[in-house]
Amino acid sequence: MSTKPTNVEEIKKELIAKMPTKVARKRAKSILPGTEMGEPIPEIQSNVRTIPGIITQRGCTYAGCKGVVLGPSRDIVNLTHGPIGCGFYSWLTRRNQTEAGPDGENFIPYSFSTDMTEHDIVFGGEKKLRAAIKEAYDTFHPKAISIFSTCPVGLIGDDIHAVARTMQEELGITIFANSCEGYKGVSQSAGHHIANNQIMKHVIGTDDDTKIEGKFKVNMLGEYNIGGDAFEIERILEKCGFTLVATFSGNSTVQDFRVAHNADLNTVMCHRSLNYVAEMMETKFGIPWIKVNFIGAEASAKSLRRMAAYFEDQELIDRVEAVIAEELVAVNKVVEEIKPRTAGKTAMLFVGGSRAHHYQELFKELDMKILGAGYEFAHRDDYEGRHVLPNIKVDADSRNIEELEILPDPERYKPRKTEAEMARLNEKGVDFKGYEGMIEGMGKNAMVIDDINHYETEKLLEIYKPDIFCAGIKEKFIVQKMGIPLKQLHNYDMGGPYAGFNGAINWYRDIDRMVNTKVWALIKAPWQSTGPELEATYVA
Ligand code: CFM
Ligand code: HCA
Repeated sequence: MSTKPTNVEEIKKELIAKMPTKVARKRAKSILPGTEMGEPIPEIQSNVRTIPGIITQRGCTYAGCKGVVLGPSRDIVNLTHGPIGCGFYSWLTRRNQTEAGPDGENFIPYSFSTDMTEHDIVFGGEKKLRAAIKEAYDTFHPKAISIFSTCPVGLIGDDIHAVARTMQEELGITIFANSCEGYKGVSQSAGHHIANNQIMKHVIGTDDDTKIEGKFKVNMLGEYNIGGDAFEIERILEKCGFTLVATFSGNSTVQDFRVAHNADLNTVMCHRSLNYVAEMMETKFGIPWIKVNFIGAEASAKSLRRMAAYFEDQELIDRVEAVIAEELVAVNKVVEEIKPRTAGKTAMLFVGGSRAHHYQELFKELDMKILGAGYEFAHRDDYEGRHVLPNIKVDADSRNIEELEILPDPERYKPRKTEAEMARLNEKGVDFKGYEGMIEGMGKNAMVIDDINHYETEKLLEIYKPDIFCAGIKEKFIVQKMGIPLKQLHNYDMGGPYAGFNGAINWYRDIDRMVNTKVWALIKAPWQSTGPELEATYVA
């Protein structure tokens, strides 16, 4: 096995050496070594504007709002107001799965868009938006319609909220709008915040008549059922005896959101994208939240134990232990078989706002080493953690996005636990609102890089030559052409689920195959043997 370079400061100098001075100075603040467990956590620059000209992997605000948070709900008509490209390129690309059952509605296979053209840009698109809502209503009779604006809508000033209000009155269903123009924030992150505000304002808690049965009622926030992850989590929760009221938003329905305030605990899987709803539901309804992680068998077990500890019910605690013991039999068998082939192999992960951290658990279970990792658009708390820095303001940098004013609901605010109870439960390890950041424990030889760009990626690959690189579709083929296998951590390539116990087994097997195949190293890109110019043959 080749020795890997370990001096992060030296490598960092090399990464930024060719950049103009001002650019290098700015990038330097987003690149640092990890820390050993228990060491002080340094500050990292994140959630700032990408320097123009740099090829970033980030997406836009519309992507975060429509594609990420609301898109996976299956019976809301998610209607893009804009030129057709935005609707088309956010159509079925994220592999968020749905299962509606024989009688349920499922609009996921459709792409709804107003298809704005030049005429609408010049004369205004509100008329077209009204017509599109009416057409969607007449065709599908959905329970709810959600509208998303794209960049030109903000520029020409269409009042999508007024259209939503009048159409809601006319049609008698829930219609709400999201001003999530792509340029609104520095990344997808702003779009998450906008979607959180709008579901809170228009949907969550709007049904008080439906009774929700169940002793241990929870919501799962920030789980989007990519590759079927939510189905596996649902299987485990049901087996343990938890009642899942609503998932935000994998395979969810508008009705799930309406009754979500009946849960006694909010569990947050992807904190970056749904933390705002968690905070707002605590303020409004008195439902506390804890961070969970169902990526990794050990992490899943730990999350289940903390959920059970919250309810303080011995029967539940015992059942959770029995489920963990039963599930781990199969998991351990596969780990033991595979670990000798993966131990000591190296990985790098650059993705999104939570997976680059969550997936480190699964690599550790295979005894693999993380050389570097980073998020595309996370904020400081995702890197630095929250029980470490209890006073960090979570949304300090969601610029331009209005904070919703949320107050305790006079009729429905019911604190599920008193402060004294919460303090006592924290001592038992429930850890309300607590979460680890990425930096802590990664080790001083690992690199942490925020908003990695294309140039830095290529440099890192040349220097480190990891056995596997995890990122998305924009990086995939470039990395593979460099002879290194790439696992997409966004859509899982065609794989998954990777969450929970069965998911962990799927992951071990897929990673084993990828790090132990020689195929990528054998491939030579055409220009490696023929030079940069390729000869074309014209068809007569
Ligand atoms: Fe949360 Fe996500 Fe992620 Fe995210 Fe995303 Fe995604 Fe992601 Mo792609 S909500 S932050 S905005 S876990 S779409 S399901 S894979 S970048 S790491
Ligand atoms: C998004 C969605 C994305 C993109 C994935 C990728 C996803 O950011 O708009 O770059 O491969 O998970 O589908 O993150």
